[in-house]
Amino acid sequence: MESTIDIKPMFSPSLMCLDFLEIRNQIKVLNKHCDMLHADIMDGHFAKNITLSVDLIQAIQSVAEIPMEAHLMVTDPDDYLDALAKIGVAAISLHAETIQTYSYRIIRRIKDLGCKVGIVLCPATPLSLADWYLDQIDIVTIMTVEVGYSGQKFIPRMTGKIAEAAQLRAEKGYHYVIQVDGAIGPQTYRSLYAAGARAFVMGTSGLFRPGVDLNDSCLTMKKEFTEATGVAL
Ligand code: S6P
Ligand code: MG
Repeated sequence: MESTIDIKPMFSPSLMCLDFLEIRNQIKVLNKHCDMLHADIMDGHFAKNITLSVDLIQAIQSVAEIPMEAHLMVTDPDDYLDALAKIGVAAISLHAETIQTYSYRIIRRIKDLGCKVGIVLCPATPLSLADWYLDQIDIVTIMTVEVGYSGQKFIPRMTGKIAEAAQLRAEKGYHYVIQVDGAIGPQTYRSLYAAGARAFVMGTSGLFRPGVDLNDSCLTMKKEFTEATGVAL
């Protein structure tokens, strides 16, 4: 198991923040600069919004050259697994709040479909909710805003949960990468990286800036990350 400190920072742009009139050209840019694409799926119930559909993700997937992660903010994640695996997503991330009565079964099912498994925790959900299956998880995502919307305010207390996940990973020899989602940018890189986050979901706070060319914005994102953390990219 690689120590957290040795994991190279990864950037995962949130596709709900794309300019939907320019999707193809933006994906070409993201292919060059980023590590993974982050596809938020909501059902209007678990998260009170609707964002990307499986059909739209499939269209994006056809021009993507980097892996795709689906972040399922839905009450019944089981309903989406076959369709997502069929279009070739690399990882499926489930909210711990939605799988408590069948965690082992759904984790097994995702692995059998050939995908990596992620677990996501809302800000008020303790890491201990996922305690009994963390050994099987590839990506632990700590939400640093509430689910549903881009452009929210960062919740500083979440750095404590990230540090807890990093400590547990080291103590137990777990292999998951710690990802953060929500208001990630120049104001938050330093504390998140120091706490142990290594994958960064990028939205309006650090990447998608109205009126700024996306290629320039990707270069700025990496420059700002290096300035904040001292980590060369
Ligand atoms: C929220 C979703 C996120 C957002 C991202 C937006 O439900 O899971 O992935 O798209 O947080 O980033 P920002 O920088 O606008 O908060
Ligand atoms: Mg997300």
